Amino acid sequence: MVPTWRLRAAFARRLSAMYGTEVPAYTTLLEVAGRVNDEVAGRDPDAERLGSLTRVTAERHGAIRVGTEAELRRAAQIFAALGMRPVGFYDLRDGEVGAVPVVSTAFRPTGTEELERNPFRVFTSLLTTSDRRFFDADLESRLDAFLARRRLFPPELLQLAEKAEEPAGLPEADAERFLTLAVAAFELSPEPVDRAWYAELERVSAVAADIGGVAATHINHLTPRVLDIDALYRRMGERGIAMIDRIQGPPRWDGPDVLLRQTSFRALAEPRRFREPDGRITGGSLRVRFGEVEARGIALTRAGRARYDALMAATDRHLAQDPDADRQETARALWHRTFPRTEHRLAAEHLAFFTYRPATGRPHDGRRPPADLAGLLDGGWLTAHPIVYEDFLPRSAAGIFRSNLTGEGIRCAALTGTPFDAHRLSEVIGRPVLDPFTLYAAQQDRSLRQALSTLRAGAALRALDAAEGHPTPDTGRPATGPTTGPPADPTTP
Ligand code: OOG
Ligand code: NI
Repeated sequence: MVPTWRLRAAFARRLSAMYGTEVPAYTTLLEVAGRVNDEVAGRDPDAERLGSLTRVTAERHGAIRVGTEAELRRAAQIFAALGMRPVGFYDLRDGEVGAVPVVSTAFRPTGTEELERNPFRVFTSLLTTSDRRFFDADLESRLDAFLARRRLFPPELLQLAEKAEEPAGLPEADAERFLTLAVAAFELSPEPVDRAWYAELERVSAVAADIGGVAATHINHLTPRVLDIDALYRRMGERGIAMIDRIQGPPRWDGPDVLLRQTSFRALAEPRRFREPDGRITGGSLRVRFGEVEARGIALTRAGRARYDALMAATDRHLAQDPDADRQETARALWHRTFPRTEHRLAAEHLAFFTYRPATGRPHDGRRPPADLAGLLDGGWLTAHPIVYEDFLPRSAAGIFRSNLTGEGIRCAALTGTPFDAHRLSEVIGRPVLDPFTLYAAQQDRSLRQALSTLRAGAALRALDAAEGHPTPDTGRPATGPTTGPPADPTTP
């Protein structure tokens, strides 16, 4: 049997090799990213603090876009075979910066061991054809009819995916066939593109055209992880590859790396065949596919994320007042004023997620551990190890989408959009869309409880129970503290 994680690792590897042949600049990106990672690993003793070099070197995310609910369900089946589950809900339809008619989730492994083995994830977007802000009733029905006629995934691939999901893995021969079919499903289709239909959709949104104007789906971009994204950005420029004008996400600064920083090179013109209105097949090109790179930091709690969002909004306000100011410098100055400068403060203020371990060689003989996390950390009872952010940022995603669009598109803001949320997306997919905060909190909680038990830190354990609304074991009564922590997630292995 080939176990799930090997299928996932092999799929990521083969997809990357395939994309490298389709988009050669992506291969340059991999080379530069690999070199930068080696350099950082050579000079920084902490380089592996947010993931082993083996993990980071193999780490990729991909992005795909599908047109219908049925297509999304089938994609989810394929990802399930690879141990990837939908996590997070992203609505990209009404961001202030460039709305795109899609809602998205990311398929990814959720267990810590699975993530360390191979963290491959795919940002997956569903076209919202019923959203009147983008599509009128006539266009919606023609779009739906076009999408209903195409088949993205052959039945054999879906059968193998079902077989791989339960029990986890596939026999060698099936695994080979599954991987071949799965990679082929995301190759660029040689089918001619209907010129007039594509152009009509492109007037509404270039993303709508990329999804609903062609006969198949394809990988839109693949993203390696890099340990110094600023160095990578400079080097790509030196190699003559046009990058988008900025790095999305937090600024570079001397405090802890948090969440996600991303940048990409501009979409390149790729040769495509077109079917003209008179039936002739002609040559031409489209610019939709690109390469992206990302640096990952520590996962933030809801409170930490609120700080991040407020800092982004404050940066926008400053730039609106002073449009000539440098965005990075403006952001950095604001971060210095209000964002914790150390991992220790992030942990003590409950702004980021960590796994906790009892400190070894504790000089605490006879003393009792305190009840609060800040006290346990300050007193040297616990050590905190950061949990890496495994998800995406809606605003950065919108920026990545937008930076590679050909035109502005149209969106009629006066109309109301189709309501969509994580719950509805779960129903569409037929599998629960998991909440990223819940996953991180459960991981943190498990490690903290274990550490506190080892330390016999009864007071701290009771405080934790109270904060999470669990019954306290000594009284049997339900605790009444604020429910800052989520219940343990039974779905996390
Ligand atoms: C997805 C854009 C979002 C990211 O890394 O934030 C994304 C797309 O272009 O289909 O991949
Ligand atoms: Ni991406």
